[in-house]
Amino acid sequence: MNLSIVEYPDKRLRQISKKIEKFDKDLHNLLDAMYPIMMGTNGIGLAAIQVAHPVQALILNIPEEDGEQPIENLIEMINPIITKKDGEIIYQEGCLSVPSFYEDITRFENITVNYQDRDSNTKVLEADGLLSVAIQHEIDHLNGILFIDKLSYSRRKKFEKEYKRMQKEKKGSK
Ligand code: QAP
Ligand code: CO
Repeated sequence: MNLSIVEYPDKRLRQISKKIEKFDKDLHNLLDAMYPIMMGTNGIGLAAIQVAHPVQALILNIPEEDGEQPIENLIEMINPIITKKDGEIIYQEGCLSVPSFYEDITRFENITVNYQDRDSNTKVLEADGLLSVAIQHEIDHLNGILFIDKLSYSRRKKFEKEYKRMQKEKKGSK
């Protein structure tokens, strides 16, 4: 499968991802193709909609202390639902679909998430810290929400200006 990252302001990022009903080879091929895209772009999380597949699938690989991301730590989540949320955490987020922009975002510190794995087995995961932040960020993608939507009005305006300027520079250097 030949995938590429959809970048803001592409409207496709605003689609609502569909619940997955078939845990078939197509789903496995999609998940298998998402992994090298995420790793090759220095990502820690990627939702299927970011590679133009609006289905409720996401992958995560949170780095260890030493920065390594062994494949054993890969988490694949299908049809995730947050069932508990508590506390507050502020983390500087980025997004593969909003390249080169990072900003502090407030999220829930502790969450419980129910989801299915690629073989439709039901899973429950309690998360805190960076894993919790990453899960919330990726589940937002399934609902067409980007982290930049959470900025204050003035910060968002500043972002739009900077981002447009950056995109012009990108075009000019092609
Ligand atoms: C979402 O984000 C996330 O701008 C995953 O030039 C972010 O993997 C979860 C990336 C923060 C938790 C905390 C961004 C790579 C990667 C860029 C990413 C870039 C290259 C973002
Ligand atoms: Co993102």
